[in-house]
Amino acid sequence: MTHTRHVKDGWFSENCPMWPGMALSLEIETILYDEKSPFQHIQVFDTRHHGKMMVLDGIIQLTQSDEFSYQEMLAHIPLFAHPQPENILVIGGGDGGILREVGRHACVKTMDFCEIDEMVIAVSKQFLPDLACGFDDPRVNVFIRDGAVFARENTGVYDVIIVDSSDPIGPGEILFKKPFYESLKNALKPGGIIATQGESIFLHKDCVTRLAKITRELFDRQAYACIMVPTYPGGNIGICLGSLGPELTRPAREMPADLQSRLKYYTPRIHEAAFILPRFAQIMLETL
Ligand code: SPD
Repeated sequence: MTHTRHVKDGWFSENCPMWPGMALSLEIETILYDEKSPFQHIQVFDTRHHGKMMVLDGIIQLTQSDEFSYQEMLAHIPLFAHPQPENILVIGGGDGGILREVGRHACVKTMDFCEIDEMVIAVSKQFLPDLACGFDDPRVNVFIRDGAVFARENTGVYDVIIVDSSDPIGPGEILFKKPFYESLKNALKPGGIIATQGESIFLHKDCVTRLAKITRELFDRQAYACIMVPTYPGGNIGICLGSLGPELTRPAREMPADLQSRLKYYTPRIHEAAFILPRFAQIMLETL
């Protein structure tokens, strides 16, 4: 076990230069895993009130108490915006939560999954089976590769690409740059959609506007959706979307009743509502 500077007196505190002057603290009961992979520091905690928590390089990636909001929205917004999503690429998100959600769509035929750090997958399978169950789907093909290189090597293959990245510091940094978005666009079929982890409109204005500018330049349609996630900085995070055709802000398909009954956050109404932004953010994204 490596010493963790984020834990003191039974509390884990997340502080990061990307959100200076604030720290989210969760009370913990046990450190279940604490090791370094070739790419990052991986930790899993049992918290007192929020279930198990996965942390990468000191940053909270998920807690069992609210992971459903991020995974459902990042997966179901692009998948329901697409009229017939069959071939899907997921980059990052080694915990498997996005695959779990994508797999709920019966029309999906293949899910290619590209993750740079195989230790994250192994740790999730060991401690977070309710997320790692996403890997059990026979439609999943796992590639342990650099997502930026993988996207560059594939042309015209995917209906939907989802990028479940960590923040733009460390291994995730390259996933927030224009060349990566150009590769994503080239990897789409005509009419395809991308959805990427888009940070917070309150805390990461530079990042949000930079991603909006890139996607506006490259795609026919671009939009930003906002999600509530209590254990992410500021209690919210966004999705940056780009489309080569379909409208993004409304579902293009009916929600099957059996699927809706298994979801906790996503509904057709919250799909539309997530794109209604506070006035400051609306102005920020209109005046790029
Ligand atoms: N600030 C933390 C952003 C984390 C986004 N990725 C989470 C991975 C969950 N599948």
